[in-house]
Order: sequence, then structure tokens, then C-alpha cells
Amino acid sequence: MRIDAIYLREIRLPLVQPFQTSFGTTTERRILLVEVRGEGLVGWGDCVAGEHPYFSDETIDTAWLVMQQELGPLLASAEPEHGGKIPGMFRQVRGHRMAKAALENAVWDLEAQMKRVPLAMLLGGSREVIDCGVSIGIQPSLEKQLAEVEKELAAGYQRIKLKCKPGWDVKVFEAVRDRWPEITLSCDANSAYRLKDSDHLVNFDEFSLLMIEQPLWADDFYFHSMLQKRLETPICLDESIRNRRDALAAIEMESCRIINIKCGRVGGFSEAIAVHNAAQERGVPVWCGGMLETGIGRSHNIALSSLDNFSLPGDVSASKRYWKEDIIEPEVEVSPTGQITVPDTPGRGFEVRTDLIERLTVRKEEIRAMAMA
Ligand code: OSB
Ligand code: MG
Repeated sequence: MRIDAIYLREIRLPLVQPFQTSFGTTTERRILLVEVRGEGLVGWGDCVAGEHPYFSDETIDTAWLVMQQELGPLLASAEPEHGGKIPGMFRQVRGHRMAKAALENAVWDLEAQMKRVPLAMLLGGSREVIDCGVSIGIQPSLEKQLAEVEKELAAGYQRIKLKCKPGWDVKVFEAVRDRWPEITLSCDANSAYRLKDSDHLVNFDEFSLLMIEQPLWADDFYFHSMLQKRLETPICLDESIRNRRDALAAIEMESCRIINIKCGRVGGFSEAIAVHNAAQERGVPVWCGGMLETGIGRSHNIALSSLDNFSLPGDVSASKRYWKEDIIEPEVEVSPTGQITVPDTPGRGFEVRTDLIERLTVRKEEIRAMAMA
């Protein structure tokens, strides 16, 4: 593939309601979108780095800088045959996985269009529909929390994930279980607990949760493995899994029994597929996490979720849960049975609304290959 130019842009997009986790609240997103132009086509990528370095050490600003100074020039002067060649090209840059992922995924997006195959198929997926869950943020009151659960169940979602933290956990699970004893329920602590909270975390077993996501430190395997020994509820790791080797270590140490895969967190589609395959070979189910993506990232998550071992409902939900107006067309919709149909048309299967993006853009930069002598 000939790459002609890369464009970075920042857009601002307010969430329809604030999203609160144990590490903070997001009201408006600053989103870095990348456009990779070549072969007369445009591949898009959605960088999932946050406004602050709270979920991971990257932010939209570090991603911008490293794309502008390092990754962009590397990609702009390359002629990659395939999206799978991008990680090798970026290898000398340590870390910055969310920045790498946005560019790599844009190349896969472009490649799927060029080859006229659905992105899901290019990634090796075969599911025609994917099962969807929702991640519900910490609410200002228990009453509001129950109302949110009720709304999402009515919309058909197959699994409810509650964000939790010390002081906002068992009392919430109790209230939800009281009203809905049978639903598939999980929780996500985003590293809010410590090993000394083990006795408390053991109480979570009472609520028959499908999993407890990332209870301890974002960089830990060992203490999660100690905690898992005490819990009946499976631990799912999110933040801790940066790549395939991490997945192997976590599985080997029994730090978790389920893995959340996010493209951005592991550095792009190639590594996401590698984590998926490693888990599959060891009988560990995976599901696709979310990072409050726009429709572009969401369409990529749908394609990834079509791989076989994505056997648990993901945090891939409808556009309207996040945005008044999404930047793709049609918007992502979820059926009354809590499923999304995987597009079977070439590329990502959703058009990008470039006029809307242009209006939302607050900064833009072009990266081209350096002229060769
Ligand atoms: O830990 O899964 C997480 C959002 C931002 C950062 C981290 C997480 C989340 C979510 C939201 O849970 C998932 C989504 O619906 O996009
Ligand atoms: Mg999580």
C-alpha cells in the first residue's frame, strides 16, 4: 500500500452523560482521530488515550506528540503490504501503545477497503453478530444506579457491568441483585483495591458475578494471583494486559480466568489478535472492552469482536449511549436481544461523516514522507 499522507486531528465531543470510574469523571471527550491516506482511499483510526493519564500513562497529548515526531514519519515513508506489518515498523518506539494502535488500525481499515473485504474478515473473524453488554459508570445515588440498570436491561443488553470502588460496591451489588436476581452481572474496579482489601473482596462472591475486572494494581499479576486463590468469582484483567506475553504470564500464574481485550491498550489489531489466540489456545475466554470510543473505534471493536474466542458479551454498545450525534453513518445500533450485526460490506461497514468531523475539529496536522534526494 502506498501511503500518501497522514492527518492527525483533535475533535471535542460531549458525552450524553458524565462517565464516572474509580479514577475520575469524563464529561467531554477530547479525541484524536487519524486519517491514513493512500491508494485513493482513507483509513481511519480512533486513538483511545484519555484526556488525563489516569487509565494508562498515555494521554491524547502524548499520543499526538509521538505520532507527529516518531510514528507518523515512520509510517508515511513506508509501503506496508499489510496491517500486520505495522508493529515491526514501530518496534523501536517503546510503549505508546494507544498511539501505535490508532495508526495501525487505520492501515487495516484502509487495507480492508482496498481489498474490498469486510474488516472483520480481514482480521480473521467469523461471527455474524456479536453479543453486547454495557459498562455503567458510578452514579450519584443508588436510586440513579438502579434506574440506569433498568434502562439498559430494557434496551436488551446481555450483561451489566457496574463500575465500583471502595464505598460503592457491595451495597450496590446487593440492591441490584435484590431486584434482578438472575441477570448476568459483573463489576470493574479499575485498580481501586489493595491486597489488604482481600477479606472485603471475598464478600463479592455472594453476588454471583460473572467476573471482577481489574481489582488491584494496573501493573500487577502476582497479587491478583494471590487474590484469585481466595475468590470463587473469576478475575478479569484489563489494565494489566499490555500484550501477548502478559496474557501468557497472567494465565500461567492464574492471575485471571478471563481477559478483556482493548485494541488501544495492547497496541493495535495485530497484538489484539495475538492475545486472543494465546487465550483461546489455553481455554481462556476473552471479550472486547471499550474506551468511550467514537463510531470509528466502535466499528473497529465490532470487527475485532467477530473473532471466535470473543465468547463473552463485550462493552461494545450503541452510539446513542455515548453521543448525541456519532461521527459515523449509520450509527451503531443494538438489537432488542442485545446484539450488533457485524457488517459484511467492504471495509469498516460504516461511513465516516467527514463534514461533521471537520466542524468538530479543534486542531489538525499533516504528516508526509520526507522528500527523498
Ligand atoms: O475500564 O473498561 C474500562 C471507559 C474508560 C476507561 C476504562 C474503561 C471504560 C469503560 C467504558 O468501562 C467502556 C465503554 O462503554 O466504552
Ligand atoms: Mg476495565
